[in-house]
Amino acid sequence: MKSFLFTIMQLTSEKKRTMSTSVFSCFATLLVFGFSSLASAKTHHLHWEVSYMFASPDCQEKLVMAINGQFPGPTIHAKAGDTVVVELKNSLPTEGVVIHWHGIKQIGTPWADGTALISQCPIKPDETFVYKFQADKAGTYFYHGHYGMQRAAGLYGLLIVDVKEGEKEKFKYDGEINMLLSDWYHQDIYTQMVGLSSNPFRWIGEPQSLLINGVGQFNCSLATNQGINKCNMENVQCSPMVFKVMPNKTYRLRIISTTSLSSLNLAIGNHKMTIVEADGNYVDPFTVDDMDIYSGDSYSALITTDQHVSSNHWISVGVRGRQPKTPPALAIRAVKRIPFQRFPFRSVRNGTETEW
Ligand SMILES: [Cu+2]
Repeated sequence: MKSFLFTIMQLTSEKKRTMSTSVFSCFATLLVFGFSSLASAKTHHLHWEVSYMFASPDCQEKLVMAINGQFPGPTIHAKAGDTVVVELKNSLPTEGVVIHWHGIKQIGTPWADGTALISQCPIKPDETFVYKFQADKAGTYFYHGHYGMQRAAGLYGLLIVDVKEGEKEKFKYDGEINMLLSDWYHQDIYTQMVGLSSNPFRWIGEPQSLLINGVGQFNCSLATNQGINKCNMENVQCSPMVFKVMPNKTYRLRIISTTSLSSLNLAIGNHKMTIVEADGNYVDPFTVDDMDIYSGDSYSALITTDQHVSSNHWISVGVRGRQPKTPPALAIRAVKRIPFQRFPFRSVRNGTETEW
């Protein structure tokens, strides 16, 4: 702003007149532009209900925290400048709940930040709270429970903010693949929580599995005490995720980690990744063979499907920097029809948003 004023002061009076006319028309253009961008901004109204349900994300059945009966919770898609309204009903019988929108700045709406006992009281059982905030900046984000260890119980999902209507991304791609990564413990969150705050301290150990979009594979033969909860490796809920892609196209992978403990490493067989975004910020593109990702981080990576187009490729996610006791999470990047018998599990499931 200062340099703009300085430039005007250098002008002759004749030029000033021309300039003031053009400044006026520029201002008018800005106003019109401002109104038109306001007009294109949308409001997304969502009705969510948080409850417990039984699920077998990695073949071992346990209680998970779900939104509208889904784990992970529904993906929010918005454009920069849109308003998101989430009417959140707490249907957990005996505990409060909040949801934090990780990466959203909440300018002017601090009460919607969803941090329990800081920006709001937990929403009581059977009560509803309305979160209303602006998706202020394009980027790859997520949301998660922010009370006790509810995030570790599975209360999370994706929040994808695209560029404003009429604007273009700085890089080109043909499709998107979203990968929400998490670590998964079979012990319930209350046993973990009491152990971690006990004296003597009771360490939670390594996660039993890693999940990609809420799906992982635990080897049920290792299950020591199944109790009433079943472990079934043929359960369709834990069959490997398949991302179908077309040959010779560029895809934007949006990779998000919501782990409790694990730092992760991700690699795709025979493919390099070009990192273009980190935590909602564009970065100077750089190319890697594999990438580390820490809890709460998000990245966008471009991959081009130009390698061995007649075969499928594994996407592998492993724990970094700790004893490798947790088996990697695997997904398949498929470029052709996949015969079921080629996989260690009887059936396969498709990536939810990536049918290309
Ligand atoms: Cu967060």
